Amino acid sequence: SLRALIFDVDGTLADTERDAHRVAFNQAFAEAGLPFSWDVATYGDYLKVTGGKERLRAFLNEHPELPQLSDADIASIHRQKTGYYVEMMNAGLLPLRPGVERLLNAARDHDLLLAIATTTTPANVESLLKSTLGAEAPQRFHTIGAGDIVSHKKPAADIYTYVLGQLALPAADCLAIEDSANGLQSARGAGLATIITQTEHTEGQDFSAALRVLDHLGETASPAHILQGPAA
Ligand code: XBP
Ligand code: MG
Repeated sequence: SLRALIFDVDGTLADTERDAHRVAFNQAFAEAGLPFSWDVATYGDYLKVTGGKERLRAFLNEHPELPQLSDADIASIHRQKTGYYVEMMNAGLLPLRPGVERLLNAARDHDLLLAIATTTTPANVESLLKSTLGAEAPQRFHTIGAGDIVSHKKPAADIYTYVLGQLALPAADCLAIEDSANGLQSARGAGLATIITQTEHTEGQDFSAALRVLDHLGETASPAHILQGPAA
């Protein structure tokens, strides 16, 4: 029976990519004096690579004409980017996606555990949760699996496997909520039934392995509907 919901963050809890991550990357690039920035289309393409440091490395590999950066430089630019992202979250400008808060509350009413499995940096998750749901929000999650805690990011299954281990639950008792094909592959790799809420960046990807594909968790998906879970 269903015991826990495991949420992705970027694209699932909130539309963080275009107006927050991308903008923070560009601020960090400018600050470092780099001669490039990411427009919406370019950034959308590079969402194929999960993880900010990995995304920048992949972009440079595919643009040999640009100045190449050491791993240490990438790590330092990425630290700056995280700082800008957290500032944006603290300013409270980014809302949760429709239906997310209602589902979190319904999960609490049903005594389900909540967890997070994300590629993004822990500080980003914490600042998003606090700015949208209040200072105590991170404590509502039994486990927050994030960023470099596993060595292989999504689409590898590692982060979901890690979270299941922390929850000490079998995959069959949990439901993953994702927005992308990379995330779906990761969750399915760990054996999880997965609900997709697609975004402008992920619409049209292959979601054939999903339990359900929704536009969002709002009107069309009542908590009861979602909470039917893997047995549905
Ligand atoms: C999210 C990501 C993240 C963010 C940036 O993927 O790919 O890399 O874009 O985060 P998912 P960092 O939603 O599948 O977890 O820059 O902190 O790595
Ligand atoms: Mg995502």
